[in-house]
Amino acid sequence: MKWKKVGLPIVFIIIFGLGIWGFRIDKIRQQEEDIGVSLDNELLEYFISQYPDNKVLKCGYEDVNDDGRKDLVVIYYKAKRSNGMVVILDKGDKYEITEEVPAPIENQTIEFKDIDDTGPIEFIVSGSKDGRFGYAIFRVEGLESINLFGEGMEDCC
Ligand SMILES: [Ca+2]
Ligand SMILES: [Ca+2]
Repeated sequence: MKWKKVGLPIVFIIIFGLGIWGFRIDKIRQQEEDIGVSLDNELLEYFISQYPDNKVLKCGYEDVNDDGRKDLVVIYYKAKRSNGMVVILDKGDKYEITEEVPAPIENQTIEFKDIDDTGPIEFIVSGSKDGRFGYAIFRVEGLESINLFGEGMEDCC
């Protein structure tokens, strides 16, 4: 008979616990959706270890230097109204980071597209600042992200 008395609170605790667990999973999923890559991505973990103070805003995961290994484009917060972008290159036995370029302040998107049907895939970064929109097409060459073509980037970065 004693069991019945404790049974109900235990059921409540389990339901409550499941609720919190579900909420946490939802939050992680939301975060992954927002930044565009799984939170346990090894390249993302490497970026966070190298830039522990910079919040990650948007990522794109693709092989940008045509060596068969996927790399990670990362847009991150630097300071108020100042964001940066680097690419973490997976070189197999080590990671290398490209030189930083300015990135849009708001509404960042990263899209991969092979615009010239040759060599590595290019990526298009867009975003805005105070309602002004800009975009640029980049290609990774060595340890640099080369801005091939764009419009309004200086207004949105
Ligand atoms: Ca690669
Ligand atoms: Ca290309």
